Amino acid sequence: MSSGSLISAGKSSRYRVCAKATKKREEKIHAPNSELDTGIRQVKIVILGASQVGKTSIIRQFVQNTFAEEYIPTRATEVYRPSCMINDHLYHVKMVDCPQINSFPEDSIEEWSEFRPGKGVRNANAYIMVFDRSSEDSFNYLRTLREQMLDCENDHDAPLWVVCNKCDKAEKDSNKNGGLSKREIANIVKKQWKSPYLECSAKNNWHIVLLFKEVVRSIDLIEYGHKATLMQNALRRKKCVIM
Ligand SMILES: Nc1nc2c(ncn2[C@@H]2O[C@H](COP(=O)(O)OP(=O)(O)O)[C@@H](O)[C@H]2O)c(=O)[nH]1
Ligand SMILES: [Mg+2]
Repeated sequence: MSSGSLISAGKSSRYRVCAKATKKREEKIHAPNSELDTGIRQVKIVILGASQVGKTSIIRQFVQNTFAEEYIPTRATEVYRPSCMINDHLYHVKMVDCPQINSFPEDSIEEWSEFRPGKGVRNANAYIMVFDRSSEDSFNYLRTLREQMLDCENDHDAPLWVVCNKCDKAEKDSNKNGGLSKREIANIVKKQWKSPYLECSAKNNWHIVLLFKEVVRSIDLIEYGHKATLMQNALRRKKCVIM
């Protein structure tokens, strides 16, 4: 994790569903050239998962460095705004936390419908899908959600990170129903889904910073590719060359 650093963490703010928000959502997610030129990027990362898997806890641990044992349900979409420096590119992240959604919205009409959660979940630069290590159901929920996301044209290219949370819990708790083990789930994600996979604990602040840095790094790779990285390394290199 050498080339990324956390710059600042924004306070949470209630997301207002209004014409302005709709307009904002429709702003180009991929930065216009001017942003690329200045090295500042606005990106959207959406965190998804069944209720009580620890989505809000993961974000709050990262943004505010806090953890609450008490469960306070997320009633409506909330946005957090941390910033992050990766490969000398400054990222202003709009991090979207929402309650469990019944299905991934197919289009913007469904997404912004008054009667359902999940506002602002489409058109992200990356997704973090969280399941609870002790609940196979919470992983099965992700399976269904992923299928629905793959059917949505706009979200095809966004990296989809799968995160196993609550890894502070004892192993014996995790598979008491004889279902899939953590290892089997990891294999499904890595080998079948070909998605990046990470284990973490919001409670113990384990792999939380790593998670966000890696997610932003995966966005950075898409935006700038290897070329930019190679260029930077070339510029930074101070090695002597023996000829
Ligand atoms: N043991 C443990 N509990 C956690 C962890 N993350 C969240 N929780 C607890 O799980 C419950 C649900 O967390 P929350 O973040 O609100 O879940 P959300 O509904 O997915 O946003 C809360 O009581 C948290 O204290 C974790 O890493 N380990
Ligand atoms: Mg929540």
